[in-house]
Amino acid sequence: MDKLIITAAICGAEVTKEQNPNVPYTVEEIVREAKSAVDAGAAIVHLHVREDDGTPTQSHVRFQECTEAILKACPNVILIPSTGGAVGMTPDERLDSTNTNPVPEMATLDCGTCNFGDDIFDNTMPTMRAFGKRMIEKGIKPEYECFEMGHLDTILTMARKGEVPGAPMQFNFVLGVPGCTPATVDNLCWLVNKIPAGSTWTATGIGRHAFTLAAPAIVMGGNVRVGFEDNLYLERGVLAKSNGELVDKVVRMAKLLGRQVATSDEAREILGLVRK
Ligand code: KMH
Ligand code: ZN
Repeated sequence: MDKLIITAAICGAEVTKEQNPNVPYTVEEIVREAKSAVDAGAAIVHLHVREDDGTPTQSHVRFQECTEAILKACPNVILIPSTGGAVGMTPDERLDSTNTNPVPEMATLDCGTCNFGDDIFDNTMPTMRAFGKRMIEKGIKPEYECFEMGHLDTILTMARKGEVPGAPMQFNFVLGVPGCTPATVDNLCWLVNKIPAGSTWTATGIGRHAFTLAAPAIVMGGNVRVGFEDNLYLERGVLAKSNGELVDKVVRMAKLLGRQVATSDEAREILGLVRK
């Protein structure tokens, strides 16, 4: 079994300091959270950025600033900027995060429209084709975000048609978003059983499902994402003081279950990334 790749989704677009005062907004806070996660064992940081007042933005200028500052503190980390942005942003606005220099090694590509709490997260076929085209042209490896069972079939069909980058594909099964596929082991197994041989996958359990989905992912040979974007609590009633605390809990789970944790360079090998 490959070593475990841990991703820290340190910021997100929807969570706020009112929910957990440690959610980062400023560049300094984002660097602090990235470093805490990497120091604890994260190989990848999934990145959203904010204006200083917490407003989510996809501006490549802000991504450039945050990326440079994170890489100064954590020179080896793999960054996966979001192209999902926040609910309600336009596709062009969302794609601006990929306009940094150099272009990112990876970026998220969301695999279909779905409910998102009281909102709708809009990912039409034309939007996904445009994102796929951009990533093919720029040589960006997508992390395919599947929030619903049907998203997997959608993206596999697009890959077969050459509309999005193909093998080796990296999937992130984000389960437990209110209104989407629940975070059950059954649903995770259903998805994992349908991915092409040679693919890699990550499990993200939202809210209280963070660690109940991490455990099966660790023993099944998958990878794990945690972080403030997905879960604000270390355990019931205890807010996490940092992303590092959440990552450290996954590291301890992996140790108990006998799985080694990958460094960023080991993660690059496992994901088939060519460093730019
Ligand atoms: N903020 C969510 C609406 C991604 O990063 O690609 C979408 C999201 C997915 O976070
Ligand atoms: Zn995200």
